[in-house]
Amino acid sequence: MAKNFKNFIGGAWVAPIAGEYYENRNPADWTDLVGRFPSSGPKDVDRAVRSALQGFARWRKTPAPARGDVLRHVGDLLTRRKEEIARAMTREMGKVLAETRGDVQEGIDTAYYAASEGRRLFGHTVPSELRDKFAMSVRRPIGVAGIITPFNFPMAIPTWKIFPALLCGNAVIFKPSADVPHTGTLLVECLLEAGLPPEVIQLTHGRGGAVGNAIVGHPKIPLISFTGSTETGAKLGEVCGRMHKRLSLEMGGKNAMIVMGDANLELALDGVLWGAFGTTGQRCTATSRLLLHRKIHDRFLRMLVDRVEKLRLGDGLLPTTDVGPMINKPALDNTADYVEIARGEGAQIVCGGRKATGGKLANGWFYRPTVVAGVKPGMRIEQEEVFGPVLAVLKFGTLEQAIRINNDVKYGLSSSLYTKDVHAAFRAVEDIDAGITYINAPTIGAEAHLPFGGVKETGNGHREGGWQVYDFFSETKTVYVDYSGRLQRAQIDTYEA
Ligand code: UN1
Repeated sequence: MAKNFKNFIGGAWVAPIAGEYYENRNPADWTDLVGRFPSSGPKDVDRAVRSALQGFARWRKTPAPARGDVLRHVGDLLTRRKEEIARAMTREMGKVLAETRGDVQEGIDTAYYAASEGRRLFGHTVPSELRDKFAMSVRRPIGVAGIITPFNFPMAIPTWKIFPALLCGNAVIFKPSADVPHTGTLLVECLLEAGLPPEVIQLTHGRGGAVGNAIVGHPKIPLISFTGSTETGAKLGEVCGRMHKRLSLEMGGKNAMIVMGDANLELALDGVLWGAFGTTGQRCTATSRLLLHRKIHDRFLRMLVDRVEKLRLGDGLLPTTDVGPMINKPALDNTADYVEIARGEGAQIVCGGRKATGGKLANGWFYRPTVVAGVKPGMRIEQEEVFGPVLAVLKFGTLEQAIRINNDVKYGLSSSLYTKDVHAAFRAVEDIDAGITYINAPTIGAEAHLPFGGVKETGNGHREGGWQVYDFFSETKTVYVDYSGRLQRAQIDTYEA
């Protein structure tokens, strides 16, 4: 009998108020039931908020270095449980073990960064324009943060948000994607074991439409951090705008890798295979367009197809697997639909292009790694995010043309240029509209201690990772201390002798 998992609300593991559960199954083998998880609703969220407010009252007074110590301990626990968590993650969302281990490692890196930030969390001290007056700024916690995260990085993305939120002194209500509730549960276990006061973290499982909306619309949750689709982000934006909430959005991408005529082709080949088919293409940073200089286009395409055809699909827990399943049936069908759209637009499917069934793949959501050639700027397969193992290949003549194609989409997350020419490299850094540009590396592979985020419809101006995310999760208070003993008027008494 599969287990009924629980929410963590009010300092205890509890059943959802309505008593409803949903099934979470292994996408590589849907006969494998991971467990039943709560289908929570607004009442569960309301209870969570009441408890989180108590947690916040206490946690905000805990010195930041002490908050950091808790997060350091979380990093130690994640390190100790890395293999167990990676296996649980592969089982519930499919990507290969090397990747789920990396996903936990990203959480560990984020924990240690947050721990050290507890001894910085810098404000500024600046000279006042008046005599005998001190001027500075300090950081303050904000309140209860609503954290809503996707399935593709079930550990890394929650930690990018939860750890800085906690370090800044906020309480957290966490809703992991309904496809990865087990990993979310393991993360909360680590937070509690590390000594986080229980009311400071609340875990509410369930569907976005029910529990996610309840979090976003709750009047006592002043800040929301969301990673997911651009469509959902727009809906959140409307609600948060109306309610004057602080909102950080991390959304879609249509990332291109540009390969110049002088590039090291073997290096670019390894890069595009990893960028396009890692996580089965289900990354917002995935390489979903490959722009090839006409000089090397035909040769590189042949090299690429040869390697893609050798990629082995399967259960991510097996060492023989290169590419795991997709997350669920709607994702698989969406990918299949996009390949049909590309066919209809006149592009050529040069490998893959169909679901993989039969044998060991019979009970999973598998799609063959797919390369679509002859793609032209403006085609839907060139413009729209697929979020699957599909790579669109285009030909270009000059760097300027390639950058124009790169920029002519509504998204702007990651980008990549392969070249040996330093002039071309810096031109790309300057002219590509994206939050991230890699030179001689693929579009994926962000590191936890640098800012992460995108321009245009990928985001709304905030960054995760590194030092910048701490600005999102804290409020700045400006402090003036006048010790002159008289009224000094700013802008008026400024330059008196
Ligand atoms: C995402 O796809 O949502 O840089 C995040 C990368 C990963 C994070 C991806 N470290 O690809």
